Amino acid sequence: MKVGVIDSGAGGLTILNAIHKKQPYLDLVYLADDAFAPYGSKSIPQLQERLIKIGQFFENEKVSAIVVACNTATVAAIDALRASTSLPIIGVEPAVKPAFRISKQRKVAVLGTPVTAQSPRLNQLIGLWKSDSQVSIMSSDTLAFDIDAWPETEDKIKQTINVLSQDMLAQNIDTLVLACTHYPLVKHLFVQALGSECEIIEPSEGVTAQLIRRLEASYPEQMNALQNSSSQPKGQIELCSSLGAKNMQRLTSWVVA
Ligand code: DGN
Repeated sequence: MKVGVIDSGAGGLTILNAIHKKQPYLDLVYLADDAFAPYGSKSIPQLQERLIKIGQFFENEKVSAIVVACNTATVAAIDALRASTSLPIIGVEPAVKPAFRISKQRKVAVLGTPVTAQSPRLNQLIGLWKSDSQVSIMSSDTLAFDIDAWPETEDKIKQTINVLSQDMLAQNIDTLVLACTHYPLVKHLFVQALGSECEIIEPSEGVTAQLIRRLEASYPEQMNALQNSSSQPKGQIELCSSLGAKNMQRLTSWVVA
């Protein structure tokens, strides 16, 4: 069974790695939409049109489900994508609920792209869990793009993370929600800047669990056969970039499998 995973660049590989670790028999096709990055600076109609095209790409790839491994594309365009295809679509949302649960000082920061930070969906999510925590919504319009250009941009990435972290420390934040799938790729830099006291939450395991639930509900017999076979070979991982082959080497360097 094949699953499509999409992000604007390398960030969604954090989700792909988690899916492969948990369900290694699944075939995965990953599309890094580098030609249209960064998603964080695009308008909502542009992102909706783009995601519908990507849905068609994955239908041609004969996938059984699509994971939108990008917070920005999820808040901006997941409904448009769902309306354009009958495939199961799984999105990624900022993990504010677990953050509220674990924050001891009741001080939580949510860090994403400007589109995610300004989205009504994020405010709805924060309101939904009705916590007494103080939530600081923060954004960077450059960090995801710079992570895609790593390693040349390493100094700039460190500088951005240090500035954001100083702001968080000044606010006594003790729990940080990484609301952009690129950011877990540099989680170690956040740990360095914030110290190990600050909890850092990322969504890859939650998205994986949601994908498995949707696959089991939509394809019960196939999933049962895959999960219960002792001789199931490992799935294939195929990496594609909308910019073509020149970006393959960089993508490959982030894949853990
Ligand atoms: N990984 C994307 C996200 O989770 O929002 C980054 C979007 C972008 O291109 N900046």
